[in-house]
Amino acid sequence: YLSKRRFCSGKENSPPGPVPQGVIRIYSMRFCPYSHRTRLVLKAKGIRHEVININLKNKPDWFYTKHPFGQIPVLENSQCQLVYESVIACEYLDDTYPGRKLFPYDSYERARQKMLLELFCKVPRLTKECLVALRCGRDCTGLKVTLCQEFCNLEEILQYQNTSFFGGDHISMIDYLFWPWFERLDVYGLADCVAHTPMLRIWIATMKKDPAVCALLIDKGIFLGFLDLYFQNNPNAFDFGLCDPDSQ
Ligand SMILES: N[C@@H](CCC(=O)N[C@@H](CS)C(=O)NCC(=O)O)C(=O)O
Repeated sequence: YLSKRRFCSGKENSPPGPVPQGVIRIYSMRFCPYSHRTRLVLKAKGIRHEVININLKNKPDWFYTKHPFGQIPVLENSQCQLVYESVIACEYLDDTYPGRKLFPYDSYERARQKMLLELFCKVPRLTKECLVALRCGRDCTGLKVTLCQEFCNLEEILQYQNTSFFGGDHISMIDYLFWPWFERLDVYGLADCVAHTPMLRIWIATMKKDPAVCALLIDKGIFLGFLDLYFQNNPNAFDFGLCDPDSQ
């Protein structure tokens, strides 16, 4: 089933209709860091879009026609073209829509952002493993040490560059691609992992002032409520915090 959220008209089990002209659709989930990346780009570029949230513990069959493994995020445009994989989806939006370019025009700078992304690649898995270990009451000291080491590597990059953001003095694509995992550190119980990385902490504070980041900040209480239900395997987890879901 769909998660009860915006633009879910009609029967929940039937596939949604075509995407209207002038709008792009994102299949998403409110608490998913990969979808968060793509929603940040939609917001930062001011792209008109509609959101269909998927209940990942009870996916509708039709969703497999949008992504072969039923993963989110997926973008769909009014020509029925589908784009999945968060980084590819973000780059697609940046290339397709006018407005502020988030990836640099300069090919070396763009390559550099993609190299940074490769350096970041262990962070999503490590944060998820730490979260699962903590929630299941297992010792996660070793995992946290490894995660802290990854953050030290990012700290060194900021120190070496001596810039406020990972791509330079202005926010750009690489910052948005990293951000969802940093926003989650506190709710995942991992805020102390940046205790020894002061420049990374300043970057986090600066990111929190960006309008797109601000607009998508998730309420801590709602996020924790979701995590509680999620780890109880409760299929209603995905709707946690929606006061009047049918009206949204
Ligand atoms: N590499 C993918 C990862 C996306 C991903 O793992 N999404 C998760 C939600 S956070 C998902 O769809 N899980 C459902 C599943 O795998 O069945 C991307 O960057 O978009």
